[in-house]
Amino acid sequence: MKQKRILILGGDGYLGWPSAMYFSKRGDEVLVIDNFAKRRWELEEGIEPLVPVPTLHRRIKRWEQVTRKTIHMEIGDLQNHRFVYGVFENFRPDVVIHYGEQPSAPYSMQSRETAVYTQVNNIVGNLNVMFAMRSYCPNANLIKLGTMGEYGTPNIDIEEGWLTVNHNGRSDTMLYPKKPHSFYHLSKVHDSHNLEFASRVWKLTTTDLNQGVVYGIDTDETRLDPELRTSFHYDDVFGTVLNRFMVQAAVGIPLTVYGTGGQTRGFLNIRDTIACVALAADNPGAEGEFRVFNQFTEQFSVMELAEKVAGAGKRAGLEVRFNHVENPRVEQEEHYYNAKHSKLAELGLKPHLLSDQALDAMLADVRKNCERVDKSFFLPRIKWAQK
Ligand code: USQ
Repeated sequence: MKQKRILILGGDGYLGWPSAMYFSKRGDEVLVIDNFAKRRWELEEGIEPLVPVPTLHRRIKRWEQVTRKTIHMEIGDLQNHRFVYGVFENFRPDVVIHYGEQPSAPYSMQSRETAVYTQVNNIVGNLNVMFAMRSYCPNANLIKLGTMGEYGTPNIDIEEGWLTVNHNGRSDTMLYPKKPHSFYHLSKVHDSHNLEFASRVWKLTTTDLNQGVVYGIDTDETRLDPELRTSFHYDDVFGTVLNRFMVQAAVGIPLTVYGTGGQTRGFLNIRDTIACVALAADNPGAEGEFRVFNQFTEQFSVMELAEKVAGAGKRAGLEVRFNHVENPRVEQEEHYYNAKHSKLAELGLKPHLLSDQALDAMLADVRKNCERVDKSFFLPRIKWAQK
């Protein structure tokens, strides 16, 4: 395959760093951008990943020692359009992979400041990327991480991006209606609309990856060396549900099931995130096309996940209990959920499913770091409806 120039926005993050290594390893020229905002939010919230993550500078040096390959880096903020324009003008990417946003729903629901910050950071950053692309690489392939949470939990099937509506005898196909879960998820809805507009009006080629909840610690590249690890959070702000449950099971804390646990979501392994992004990079849409892929491989309720983790615990000789804590979020706990997700499979995705073997391996990895776990990170502190 022809070598590509791949620009990764948010290259210091949970998904950005493993993606950078993946594309670099297969021979693409990779430039990562980050402003280290995630490290600042960790300091603000008083939380840490399970295992400390070496700096981006250090991980890039280690990558070079281990593989003899170079990952380029630029430090700057996507909200600074001069910085963004400079990077696009100099690097002229073929593919832009945009992970560089504030990714936590609870963080966005904490206060007026964090809600405004999340929306300004995410929406303005994405707008700057779109404008830079229009000026310097209008034929590039922009791949943007959106979220399944844009759709919410409607009482009808969730389609992949679009819905054909018949109304008063007429019909049109329009963006699927959105009912998001938080100000964070809303920021992604606004991004989606901006991308659709840029494709329709400027003829940019864009793909919105409506990703489900990601779990997992490793990819083939992070396993090459301990210093190449990615961040893994289990706290109430940045930890996603399965990652949290695994750590809770490992240290003998009852799993924090919010409410009844009937909330159903789409899930995927971090390895499949990388695979999906690679499929979107290698199979660009047509000029001016706005594509939407629902990026998850399986759907589970929170309670089904808790049962799976309890099963893995039992096989490892651990007793796993459940704690139905009062739900800090305003969300439906019992609802219909049937989300289509065939487009990435049609491009060739071979999913890593949540098998007993996968659960056991993840629990074993987490247990190696039990002594690092801070048990005060488990109970949810941020409430959606402040009274
Ligand atoms: N939940 C629990 N217990 C916990 C943590 C979460 O029951 O200890 C529940 C939540 O109430 C929610 C579900 O698990 O119903 C998922 O919560 P989450 O924190 O794993 O995921 P969420 O806040 O939706 O956000 C995460 C990522 C976000 C991504 C999104 C995909 O942080 O960046 O966009 O997953 S999705 O959920 O499909 O929108």
